[in-house]
Amino acid sequence: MVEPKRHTVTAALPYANGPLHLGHVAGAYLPADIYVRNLRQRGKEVLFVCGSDEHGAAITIKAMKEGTTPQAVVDKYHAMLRDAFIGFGIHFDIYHRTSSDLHERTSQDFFLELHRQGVFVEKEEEQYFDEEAHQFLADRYITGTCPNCGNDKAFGDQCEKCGSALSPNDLIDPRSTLTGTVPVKRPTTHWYLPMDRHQAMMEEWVNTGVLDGVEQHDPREWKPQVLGQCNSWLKEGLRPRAMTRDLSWGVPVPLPEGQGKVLYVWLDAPIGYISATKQWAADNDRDWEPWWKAEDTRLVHFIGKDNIVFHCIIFPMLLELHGGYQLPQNVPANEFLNLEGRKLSTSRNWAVWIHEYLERWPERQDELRYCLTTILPEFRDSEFTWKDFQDKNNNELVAILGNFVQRVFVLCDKFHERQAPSGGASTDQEVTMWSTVHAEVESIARHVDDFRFRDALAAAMNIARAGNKYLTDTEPWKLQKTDPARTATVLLHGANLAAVLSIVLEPFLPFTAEKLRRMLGIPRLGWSEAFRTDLIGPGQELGRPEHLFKPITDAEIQPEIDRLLAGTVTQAPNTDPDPGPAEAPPAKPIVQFEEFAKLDLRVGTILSAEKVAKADKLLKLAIDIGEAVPRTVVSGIAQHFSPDELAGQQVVLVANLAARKMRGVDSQGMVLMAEDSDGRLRFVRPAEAMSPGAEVR
Ligand code: B3M
Ligand code: ZN
Repeated sequence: MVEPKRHTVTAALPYANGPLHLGHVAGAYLPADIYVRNLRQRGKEVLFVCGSDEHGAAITIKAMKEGTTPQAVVDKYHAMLRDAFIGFGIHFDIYHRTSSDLHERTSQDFFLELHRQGVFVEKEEEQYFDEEAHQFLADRYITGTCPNCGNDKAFGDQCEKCGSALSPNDLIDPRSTLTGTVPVKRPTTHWYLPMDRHQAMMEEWVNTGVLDGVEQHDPREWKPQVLGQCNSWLKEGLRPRAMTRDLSWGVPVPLPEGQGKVLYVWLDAPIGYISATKQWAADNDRDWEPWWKAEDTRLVHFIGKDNIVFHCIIFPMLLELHGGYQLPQNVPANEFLNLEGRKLSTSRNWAVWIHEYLERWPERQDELRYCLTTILPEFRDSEFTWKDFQDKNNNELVAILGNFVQRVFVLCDKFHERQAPSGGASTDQEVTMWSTVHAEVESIARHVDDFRFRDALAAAMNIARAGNKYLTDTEPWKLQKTDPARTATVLLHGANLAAVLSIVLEPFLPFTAEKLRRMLGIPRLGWSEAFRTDLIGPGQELGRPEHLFKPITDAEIQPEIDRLLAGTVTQAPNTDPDPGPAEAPPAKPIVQFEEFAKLDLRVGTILSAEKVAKADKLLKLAIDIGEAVPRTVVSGIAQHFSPDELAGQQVVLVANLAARKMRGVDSQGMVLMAEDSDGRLRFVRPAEAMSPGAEVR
């Protein structure tokens, strides 16, 4: 592989049909922003592009719901999305839109070139038609039952429950999402991408990284779940997919025989990355082509897991067939973020909207960026709760990072009239502290390269921890009385450590890093400077001691939880063209009976329940399963049940699960619970009371 000279980084183009929420940010934009900021610090040439996805059924259906035009919808939400990104410190080089003329031309040219090369197969086929709405039904315009998993809310392009790729003809009991009527079939002509013909090429590219005999990427660097999803698609067998639609909203098909048809939104949207690049180049008097065509360009797509197939199979296939383009070297897709025990859902208004957060918590962008980074769903789904946000602010940002910086500035203020003191010779304490710090700085960059941003942030926080340990060990506030010279040395090192923090925190907490630079009186510095120990020289003027973070009280956090609960809307099933993520989690892989039989499941009776100290979610249960001594089990159900309602209830216990220590208590088993899509938890138990210890098989 060629050593990259420039990095083209894209973040999924959000549909301009709604505002930005936490799930979007944690899925794609925050990790992309951290990645880009860190690469830039390290002197790499990076272009970071994004924009609004303004075509497709997502937009037209929203317009219908709001009783307005698609144009009005995209104008409104494009502006909201753009402003939310800016407000949250997600810093694109360009935030473009796919309704622009430049994008229309770019995607039409792309289509025409594929057409010229004979890539498409033009085919007349019977397709579903809604006689009431006078419209052909594809993708999200048609719903029905998934033939693979039985989900009755599958769409014409995909089943969100089992993830399988569908075409409208696969749906059992199809209905129009526009009118709810049963559609009829009518003939229509479209241009198909015969993906089946390119299956072998894509299989090789995904799994070995090799294309046309050239190594393009290293699949070992791809996330296992991304490779897994690609291979599950490939195993299903790629099928021809129409690249055009019978719709009026979209990029018009640039062929005389394509009158009244538009490009498939998943053809035009990723080309949006290219048109955004062209617009950026035009605005900045640069050449766009190297960013997409040069061999020493590294293309990385940040997306959420529901977009994997489009970025890992369909778009790369199109780029390759078109010719002249680089294929993505990595697609570090994230899993989903849940919110307070439930799946995020736009339609049920179970979400935290970024524009509202910015209004209610002005100047607190980094607090949310921090919490989200610590829980990024990098390898599995994760969960945001307001309580966790509060805890992480108070116990980490305030208590670790803020505390360290505060102590350095207060002491420099008190002992040295707000100047960095002159230091004397270093001792082992400084040598040890700096060697820890430099090891962490190195590991941050390594983690970023591996797309492990949670680990990268943890390493950055370890630097603040090292600073606190250094101050605790040296006790400059006491030492001043007996050894002011040594105290001065300690404070000079402390100030220098704060300077290093202003560098390493910049990708994660850009607002805080800027504040810290201002307090220290230093400019934005490059990554290699983070290995220096003399960024702050003796006599350097320092700012007034300021708190970087403020504690968040229960009184501030409770309204957020209340607001969520108050805003939830329950919707009748099926009428909603945008149901958000699937209602139930996808099926897990098959296990053999022998595996299942290893579990020892027993009926038990809860004897008592009590809260676990300092753990809001945990209850400690005593459960009788017919043994001499009742089992102690710690269960994360405190927010769902009060302790006194539990005694006497029967449950099913996994009795041979390895014991686990939770908050100092040994938990000897796990109670089986069922959870529905609304996040309600209920015990699983025998239909009628049974003696404790009865086996469940
Ligand atoms: N707009 C889907 C989404 O928002 C789509 C991404 C396009 S990326 C080229 O999930
Ligand atoms: Zn399904």
